[in-house]
Amino acid sequence: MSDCLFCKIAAGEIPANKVYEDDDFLAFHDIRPKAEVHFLIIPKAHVASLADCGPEHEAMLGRLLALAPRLAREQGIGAGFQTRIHTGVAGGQEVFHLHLHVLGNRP
Ligand code: DGP
Repeated sequence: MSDCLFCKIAAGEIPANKVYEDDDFLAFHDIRPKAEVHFLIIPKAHVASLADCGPEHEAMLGRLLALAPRLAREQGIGAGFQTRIHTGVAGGQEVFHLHLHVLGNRP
């Protein structure tokens, strides 16, 4: 989507401090970190929120979730971390491109 911030980050049009990238996913540090390590994992394909996911998104959601512990380990917080998905305005979502927050403090 042309007016989506995270689509622009995924396309390289807006810079981000990248943690991980493959053909389908990108992970980058949150601009307003709530922990020593705080990054976001996004699918490159635009999906507005978890509430917009259906059966066709199940494989993507599984891969998204499975990336969290792998990248958490690589960032030094594999021993313990939090994951969050804000969904909808009432759920605290500010950026309407699906993203998984991964937060933790290094031991
Ligand atoms: P939420 O939609 O509430 O799950 O939070 C969106 C998060 O995205 C928030 O923690 C701040 C982060 N964020 C917003 N704009 C940017 C940006 O331009 N770059 C980066 N790296 N993070 C951003």
